[in-house]
Amino acid sequence: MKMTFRWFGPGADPVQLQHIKQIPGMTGVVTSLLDMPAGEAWPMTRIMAMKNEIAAAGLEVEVIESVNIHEDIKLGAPGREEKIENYIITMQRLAQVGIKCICYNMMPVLDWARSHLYYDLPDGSNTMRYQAKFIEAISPEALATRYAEESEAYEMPGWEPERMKHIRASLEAYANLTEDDFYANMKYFLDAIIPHAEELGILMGVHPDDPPQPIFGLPKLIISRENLRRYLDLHPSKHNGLTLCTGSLGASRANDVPALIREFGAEGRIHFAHVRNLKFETETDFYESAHYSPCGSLDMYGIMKALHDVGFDKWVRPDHGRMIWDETTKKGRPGYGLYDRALGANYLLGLWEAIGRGGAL
Ligand code: DNO
Repeated sequence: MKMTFRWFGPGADPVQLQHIKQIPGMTGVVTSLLDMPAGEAWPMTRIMAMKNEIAAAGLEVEVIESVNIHEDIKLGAPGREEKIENYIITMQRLAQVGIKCICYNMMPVLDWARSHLYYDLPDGSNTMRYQAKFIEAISPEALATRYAEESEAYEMPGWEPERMKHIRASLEAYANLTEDDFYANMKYFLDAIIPHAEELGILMGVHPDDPPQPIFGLPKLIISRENLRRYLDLHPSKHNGLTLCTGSLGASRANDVPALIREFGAEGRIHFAHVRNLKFETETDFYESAHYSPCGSLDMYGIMKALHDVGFDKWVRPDHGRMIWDETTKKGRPGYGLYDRALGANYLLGLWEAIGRGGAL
């Protein structure tokens, strides 16, 4: 396993590379060019600059999170050919600087959603929370406005003002798409890009939908064992794999996360793992807790043990953390402060070391 840290990229993250480098066991960052619109080819000069800045800090960059998928591809709209071509160009350029894995998602229109970005916990820290009733009662526009107010300095990926301008039309476009259509569109994309991924040595890891249930009437497919299997079966190459996100999948009580890791990991289909914990408040509602098992509802030992048992040797990162030690919104994006993720990373490394030694002195 290689421990990594998400860094939002040049000029887009208040967390400094040098501080990430100081976290014990950290090999590198996973990053992106956040301002690149989906559907466009990433310029080589910008990719090089990103790579050089990270290398100068003594860190690796082998994983990109994310190269986003244009809506035309998800919807099977006429513009998809050009966007797929640009996607392949971006893959080719990323391979040139040593990228080995690309994380992406198939969430319609929006990226992940929460009801609260900064929910106060009794110990004075704050964290992200999901309350189903709150989301049912709010419009996407109002939620985007709340996010903008709450996260102060940063735009939330997937909730940018530009995207919100077209939100009604986007929601309508999905109303006419059946589940089978959606899978067919995904297959079309995979059939086009996976042969290139094979040739370039790039592992593609689809990120599950977060939360794992429909919101605003949008379909959510990448949410369960059955659907993960259906997605992987769309293209049988190992290069068509998963970003196994314990928090996204674990937010559905129906998912047994260690069992998913054992099943898909044994087949070599997990390429990247996001490991975080969450605390259920009801059947659907939760807040994101510290990584340590007793703080949340997921069995982090069971998760790391499953990864270990399947011989997982790829990239892991701690996922959303709380804001602690007076870290403010200006010092970190929601869920992506420095301190709690650093604690999480070292807890996961501790579990890994202990599992590896198997009790031997
Ligand atoms: C949330 C993240 C997601 C993820 C994308 C992958 O914090 O896990 O936004 O980066 O969905 O494409």
